[in-house]
Amino acid sequence: DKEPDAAQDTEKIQKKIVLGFSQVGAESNWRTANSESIKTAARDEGIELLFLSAQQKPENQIKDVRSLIAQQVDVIAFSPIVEYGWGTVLKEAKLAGIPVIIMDRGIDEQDKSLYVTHIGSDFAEQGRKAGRWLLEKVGDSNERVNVVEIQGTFGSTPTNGRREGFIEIIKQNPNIFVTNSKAGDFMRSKGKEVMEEFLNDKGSEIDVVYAHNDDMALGAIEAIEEYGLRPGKDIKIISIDAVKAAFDAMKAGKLNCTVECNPLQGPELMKAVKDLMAGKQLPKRIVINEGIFREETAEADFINRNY
Ligand code: GYE
Repeated sequence: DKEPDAAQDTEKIQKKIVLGFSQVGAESNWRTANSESIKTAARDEGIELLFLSAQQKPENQIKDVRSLIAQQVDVIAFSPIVEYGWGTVLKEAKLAGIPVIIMDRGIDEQDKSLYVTHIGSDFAEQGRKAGRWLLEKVGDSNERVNVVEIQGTFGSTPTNGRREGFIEIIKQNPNIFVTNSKAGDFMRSKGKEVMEEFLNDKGSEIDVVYAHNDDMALGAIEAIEEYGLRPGKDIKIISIDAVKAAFDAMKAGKLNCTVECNPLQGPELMKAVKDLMAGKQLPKRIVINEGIFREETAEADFINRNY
């Protein structure tokens, strides 16, 4: 015979945690792997997931977060498309008593009480890794090196960090110049368009492309080939993410290096959600560990890559 109280307790214990997630969109291979990782990890951990995608439009994303507040989910997590504009809606979440976890990209917000933790990469460090690779390649040659930069989404944390970290390092060599810089929104098609513009402007003078993600680097590779130059040879290409397609390009000699940005953050997020619901204290920042991959070792590094 079950006591009514005991039955209620069991019900409480078995009640699933409901997590609302607002994703950036589906702009890149990285993002696809990231969304998959979140969905799989939620399933594995028995967390009910309400997954919304903002199609890279900040105004959509604010609406999405608002709708998750209205649905009274237990926890809200999101990867902010851009860093600014979050104060109002995060205050609404706080008033509703819903804790917020920031994942992947960050926010520019003074009031740190508006979120529990930020799980994600160190984007400036990724930029520094890209910069160090270039310094190494240039060595002590005194020749001028012209770099063009294809940036990610304007106002997003990865764009800001990857730019700053890279500049910080290449400054050490006065022969390296960033001669052109434009946003390609982390998309292959736009990366190609931006590269076409750069080539039409000063094609023959470009030595290096620094693309803020692999998809845009792949677009740039297409543009360079159509222009009649050899990507990876006539023009060196550095990018960030290290998705499968980047390894294929490295193995084909068309991409020279890719800095790792690990999209498999789902398990880390679910752990944070569970800890939070169990009343544990979370660190304010959880940084993902990452490396760099070079064309010379792409073949060996590629094994076991599943995104
Ligand atoms: O590098 C890019 C994606 O926010 C780290 O967003 C992420 C970036 C990633 O579109 O491919």
